Amino acid sequence: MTDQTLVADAALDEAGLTNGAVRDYVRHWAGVTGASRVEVVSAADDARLVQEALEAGEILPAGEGRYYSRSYYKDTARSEERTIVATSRESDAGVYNNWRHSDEMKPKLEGLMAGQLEGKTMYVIPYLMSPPGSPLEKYAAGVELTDNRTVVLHMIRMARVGISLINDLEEPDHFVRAVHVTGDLEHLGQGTPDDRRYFVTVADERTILHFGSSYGGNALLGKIAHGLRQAAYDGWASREFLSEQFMLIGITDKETGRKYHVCGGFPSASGKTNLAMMLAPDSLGDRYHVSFYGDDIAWLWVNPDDGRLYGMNPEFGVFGVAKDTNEKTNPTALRSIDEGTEVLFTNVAWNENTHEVWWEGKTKTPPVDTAGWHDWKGEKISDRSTRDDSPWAHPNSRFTTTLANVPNVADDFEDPAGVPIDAIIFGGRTSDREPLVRAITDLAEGVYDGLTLGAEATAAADGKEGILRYDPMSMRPFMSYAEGDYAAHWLRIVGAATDQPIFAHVNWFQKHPDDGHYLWPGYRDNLRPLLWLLQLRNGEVTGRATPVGILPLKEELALDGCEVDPAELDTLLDVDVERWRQEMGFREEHLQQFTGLPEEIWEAHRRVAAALDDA
Ligand code: SPV
Ligand code: MN
Repeated sequence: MTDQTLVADAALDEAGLTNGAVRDYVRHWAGVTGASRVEVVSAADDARLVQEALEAGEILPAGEGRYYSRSYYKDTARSEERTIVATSRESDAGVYNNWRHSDEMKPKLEGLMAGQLEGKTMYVIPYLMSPPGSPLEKYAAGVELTDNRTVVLHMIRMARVGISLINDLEEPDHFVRAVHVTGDLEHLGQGTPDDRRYFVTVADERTILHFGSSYGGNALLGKIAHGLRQAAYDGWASREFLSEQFMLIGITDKETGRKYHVCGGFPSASGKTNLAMMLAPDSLGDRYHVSFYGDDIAWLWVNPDDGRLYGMNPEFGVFGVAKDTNEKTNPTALRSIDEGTEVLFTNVAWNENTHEVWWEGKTKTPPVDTAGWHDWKGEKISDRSTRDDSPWAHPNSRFTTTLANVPNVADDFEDPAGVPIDAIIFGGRTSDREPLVRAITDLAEGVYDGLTLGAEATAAADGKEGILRYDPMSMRPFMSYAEGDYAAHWLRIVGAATDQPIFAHVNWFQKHPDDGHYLWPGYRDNLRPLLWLLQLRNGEVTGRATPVGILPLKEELALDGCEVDPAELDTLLDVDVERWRQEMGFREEHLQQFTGLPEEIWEAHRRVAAALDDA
């Protein structure tokens, strides 16, 4: 036995980690990485780990129960081009999953990780990506190994962490092996031709190997590597469920006592967290209550007892974008990071005297008195050149807080049974063409709409105006198997529901063609089109049929207290047939990339195209 094996065994014994398969896995990677120490952690260790991290200078105080960390300046976001899904079957290759053979990637990653933990501690984090007792619990168990204490603190907030979750698995070997090694961040060639980072999910072996980052989804492996990529693959391989980058909310009608659940996908920077944490507008607050379940991931399956599609958020916390979070855009998020909430901030601006934090858009202008303030790189604001107008906080700076800290979290957010889904919505940022809401009652057309979701190309990108960067179901960065199979799996899972949810496409971002102002007030008012959608599903309104779905009649929308301009409402509820016909050509090219796309999807495409031609 090597030294590392003895060290690992001692740590596992001390912690009472008895699952033999987990022990073998920990021993193996302690050996590969050459870890000098091994420490098994549980959520109960949080206070001690925080203290150690403070003493080591890895985190800084940011108010009562709040902490702040900075990441290396070249390590501030997910890296899509270095993210790979590996399996042993080439048929798993899709357009977006960067497929490689596992025989190539596994030795490469073992090589990169070899010896990297000499002199360091390997933390063992047993976790569950579901409430205990969920029908999908079997797919939720994982053990992350990491060399980074701040990653441990994040995992304790983002997942349920504890030894008991992993000791008594029904199938002791059925857990995700998630290995994270930070690497020498100063010598990884990030973004250069000699980039040494790799973020690999070996999906058919349920093994995640991430090397070369300590940031977000690159390092908190329960979240998107397991929670999305691995889970999407597992859901497909088992034919049991879907895993999507979706928010999930509840809407209670206090008058009838009925509770509805809506989930949906939005490409990055389309306001998914704000929508997930939305409050009802004042004028509707007496009648409706909006509750929060999740802002980033939903697992969806059919409950055989009632034939309905169910959903749950596998996460335990929120890893939210700080930028532009303020009293107007998301007061709920601000309350969830108040003093005493055990929250972590990353890469925001921080004041060494007052321990306050700030980010662009928190207030209209930065603090006037710059004394004590540091930007996200740690530089004193007062030392910065007056010509330096770079942001104080990194645009991808984050707050990490638990679901329980969100003031309007649903009463049943931890119910392992999940909640029945009434509506699935897709939305991007589109300045024209897309109306405020269009409902889709046909399953194949709903899936087709999700597959053709996109965000507008920005001027900075290769952007021809009006052309979307397609982001199917908002899963482009997380796709783990081929898109044709993915579409078929959607039809299979939702098609198995006898009482199917209604689909809709929403767009809060239509702009005035002349001066570019937003036509729809957004934020809390976004509840209004969602209420209409639920009424349509209930048969309480009819809307009007168009080639691209059912749109509300003006008088069907609850607009009391809404500041939308009546003339602009006509534009918001209009279908620009010419622009739509042009879009259909782009969609055809987009879909043609995918092999094995089910004929139902092509039929849906042709139906919409023909209806537009006749319009
Ligand atoms: C995203 O980028 O969509 C996230 C953050 O949710 S991360 O976990 O870093 O991927
Ligand atoms: Mn996300």
